[in-house]
Amino acid sequence: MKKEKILEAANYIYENQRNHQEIEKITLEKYPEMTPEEAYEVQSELIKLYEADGYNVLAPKLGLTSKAKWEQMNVDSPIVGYVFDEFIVKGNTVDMRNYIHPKVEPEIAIVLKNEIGGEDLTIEEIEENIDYVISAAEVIDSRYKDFDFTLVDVIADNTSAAGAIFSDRKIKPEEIDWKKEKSRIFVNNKLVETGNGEAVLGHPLEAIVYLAKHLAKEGKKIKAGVPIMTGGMSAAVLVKPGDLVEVCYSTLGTIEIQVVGMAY
Ligand code: OOG
Ligand code: MG
Repeated sequence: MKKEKILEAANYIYENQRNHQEIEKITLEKYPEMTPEEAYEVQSELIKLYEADGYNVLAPKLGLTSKAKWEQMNVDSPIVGYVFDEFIVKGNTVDMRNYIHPKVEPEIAIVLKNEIGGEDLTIEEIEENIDYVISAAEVIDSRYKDFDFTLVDVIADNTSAAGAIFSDRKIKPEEIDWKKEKSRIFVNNKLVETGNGEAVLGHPLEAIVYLAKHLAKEGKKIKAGVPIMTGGMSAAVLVKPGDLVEVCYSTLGTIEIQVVGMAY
């Protein structure tokens, strides 16, 4: 695809993201020929558009790292996107007016104390360089109708990134049993989804290995000091106004979210 088309696609998605407007997946008619590599080019142009508008990139995020998500979304490869400072949900209140059809998903997040990266990064090296571990609740909001997308569409749409809540409670990497950490989502006191760390690529830090490889292709490393989400441990839950959502973890604590307002 020509650079001109990449920029056109980025602009198209950007406008619709900013207006909370849902669209048909772009591979359906507009760009059926787009490859995953080109979709990442669209994503990086999209990020530049946000930055030109005053947004600040907070951290990269992993997506589609668990079988539960692959089955829910019909896509079976991990993806990388970016969270902006401005996406942080204030007061644990998800206001529907900022989204199209938000979903909440449970994620383990890490903060590094040193910059690391490269093709050969190991789980052991990552663990040695973790400052602390926190729980996260990601608020995803695909621009595509009914969350219907292919791998290419979702990469170009910055992996449905739209919101994130990070817990205040920090734990040391030695305190977490990565594979056994459990997540449960309750909506209005009813248990709706369960997951665990092992569901995330066999070990949540495999997501960081994947991120290191992804960034290495661009000659980049993984920054220290920012919260990096390793991907949903269970299927994501569609929320509606009035919902009280509790994202509970076995050792990482609980994040409570109130959903308010009406979507456009
Ligand atoms: C894509 C975003 C996936 C995750 O944690 O798996 C993601 C989507 O499901 O819309 O963030
Ligand atoms: Mg996610």
